[in-house]
Amino acid sequence: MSIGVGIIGTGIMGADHARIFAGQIAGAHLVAISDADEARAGAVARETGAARATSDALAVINDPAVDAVLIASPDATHADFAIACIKAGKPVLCEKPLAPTAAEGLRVIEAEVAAGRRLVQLGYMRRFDPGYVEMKGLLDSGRYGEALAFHCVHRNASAPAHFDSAAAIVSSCGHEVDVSRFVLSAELASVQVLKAKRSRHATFDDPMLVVFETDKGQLVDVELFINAQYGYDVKGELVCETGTISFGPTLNTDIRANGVHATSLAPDWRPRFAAAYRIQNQAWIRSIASGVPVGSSAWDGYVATTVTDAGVKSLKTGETVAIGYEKRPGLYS
Ligand code: ISE
Repeated sequence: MSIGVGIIGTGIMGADHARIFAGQIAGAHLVAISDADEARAGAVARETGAARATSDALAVINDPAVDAVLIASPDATHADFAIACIKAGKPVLCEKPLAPTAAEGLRVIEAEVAAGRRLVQLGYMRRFDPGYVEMKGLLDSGRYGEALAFHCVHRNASAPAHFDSAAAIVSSCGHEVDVSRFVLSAELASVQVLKAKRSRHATFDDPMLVVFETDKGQLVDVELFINAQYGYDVKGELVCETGTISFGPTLNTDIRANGVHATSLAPDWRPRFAAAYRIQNQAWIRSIASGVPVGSSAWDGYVATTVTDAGVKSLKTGETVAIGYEKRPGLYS
């Protein structure tokens, strides 16, 4: 059986997901695509072979031929569309963040708990990236002892026009929030945001250093630099008791020429995390068929929003902020 997929939003990520579904995913076919800009939805539908394009997201959710929905519309719309999918009983892969704030994210948890089953997967695709997966596997093997600290670098070439310091914490650093919980199997207990000297190329606090302490006493530090100019660069180094585990930032092209040994970097996250997106989307389709959820849950999405709320608070005061969570419902245990 092939699962009919509807996509809401055809910005950078929605269009990318449509192409991934059109060319790389087994067991699924594109049915309907929506965007507030109907012409843009139409262009993506034509390119990817989706049957229908509309400006009405709810028409996609309620389309009888749509079995599952991918949400890639602006962040502030994620929670409402996810709740509409839950009410329609349709599985949803929701791009991160679940919502801009924890209070809004909690509404999705309440809706899913009321429905009594897990329908939401969050698009924190790094959980499917071969580099992070191998890192977690090596840590869990116990060969290098306990993890003590996790150094992360998250650099973008440039920021979108709407970005500010809070967006960098919610939208960019949210990835490190989710993936450090995944790799370390730990919860983040506190956060402090430090502002570095501001780059001349930035219109907000950039770079920043975000430091978390986990409930196991580990430190996670994230250098967040959204206007790094030179390319997309994500690195991670896990410091363990008897060794370190890191993965490279590269697309695997290695050039030796003119006395220089160089490695190419992606211009943005799509090529860098192409494998992660493909594996994530395929795993989502398989999980719908098997009924066994994979990846980040709505609860993980809520946790990320709670951590980034605390990060935004620390951004304002410079203080270390303790992070408190709601009680985890049994649905997510
Ligand atoms: C963007 O939304 C992403 O998800 C990228 O992975 C991240 O690097 C970027 O900073 C975000 O704006």
